[in-house]
Amino acid sequence: MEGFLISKTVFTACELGVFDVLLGKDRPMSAEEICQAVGASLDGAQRLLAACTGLQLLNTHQQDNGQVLYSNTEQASTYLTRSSPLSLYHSIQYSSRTIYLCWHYLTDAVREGRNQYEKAFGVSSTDLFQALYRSDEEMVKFMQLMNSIWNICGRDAVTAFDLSPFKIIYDLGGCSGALAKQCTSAYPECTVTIFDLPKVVRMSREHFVTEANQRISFHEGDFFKDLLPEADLYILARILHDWTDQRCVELLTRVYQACKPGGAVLLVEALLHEDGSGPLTVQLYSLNMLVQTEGRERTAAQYAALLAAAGFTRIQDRQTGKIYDAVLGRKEG
Ligand code: SAM
Ligand code: ASE
Repeated sequence: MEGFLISKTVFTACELGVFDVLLGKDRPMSAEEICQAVGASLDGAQRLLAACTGLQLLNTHQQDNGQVLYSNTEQASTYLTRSSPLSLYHSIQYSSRTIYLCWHYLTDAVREGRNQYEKAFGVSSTDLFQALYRSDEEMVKFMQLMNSIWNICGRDAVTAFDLSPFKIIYDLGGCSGALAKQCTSAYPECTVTIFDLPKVVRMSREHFVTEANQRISFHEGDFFKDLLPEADLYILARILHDWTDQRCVELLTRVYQACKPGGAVLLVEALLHEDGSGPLTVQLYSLNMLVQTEGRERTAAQYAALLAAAGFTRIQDRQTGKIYDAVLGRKEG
């Protein structure tokens, strides 16, 4: 009932920069100092800091003079500050500014069985990614959301199977390139090409992938319309969960046709248990796919059926124990 009180507390503390200020100072601070640094009222800041302490995001230090000082817990420094290498700051920002607003219409989404862009943002949802990328600013925010989790879960996803036999890899819908980076670091002999819509590629080139990484390149295109280049392995990470079964088979069929004999496709998705009993995170993500996309979260057997319908064989799945798992399908050599 009150889970959203916790989410909003975290959103607000992050947006005000409470954890960044404490990290920057590198010593415990009083509520007076913090409220000045983040531009908040003293009373408001005191209540927010108290709630963050209850959530174990802040530690308190009682002084002899009765004053209370605050410092970040290790978790807050690691995940809630902007500058940390494992920062989830941008994901939290996207949850706060976009997902939270969509979820206002969850009841309508469940009734109608469709996403809620028209009600939430006044944009047509005929073209899903036109709605998701309704402005350049929204596109960057979405790319930052996509980027952050792979610093935490990416290595496990790309090493769930031994991908070392595959040298030429295409990451279809590769977005900001965060998973491509994990891939080139785990497999020193591969090259990865990020295939995405032209404006995403442009943004990714300029702001996310540096020229220094010579094993990552880009290819602009529409994976539903344009010819897909030949490769040993295609990665589709969080792609199929955006789309209906029919669109998924359409896309996988195009991938199968482009794939070299002996090549493969790797799906990286959050897998539901076969009986649908969990994990809770994935059950909730599936509701989010309802309010935000045309897709759903699926079980390994459901992904295997989509892959088989497109021609792939020897389909295997691997749980990673983190949020995102892996399913591999092969094209006979
Ligand atoms: N694979 C990335 C990840 O897991 O972080 C991004 C996943 S994001 C949910 C979906 C990606 O597919 C976006 O980068 C989007 O721009 C791209 N995309 C959507 N429609 C596309 C199309 N028709 N052709 C190529 N890329 C597309
Ligand atoms: C998509 C993934 C996400 C499309 C919209 C999205 C995520 C959030 N919004 O392909 C990441 C997963 N998180 C949730 C809450 O679903």
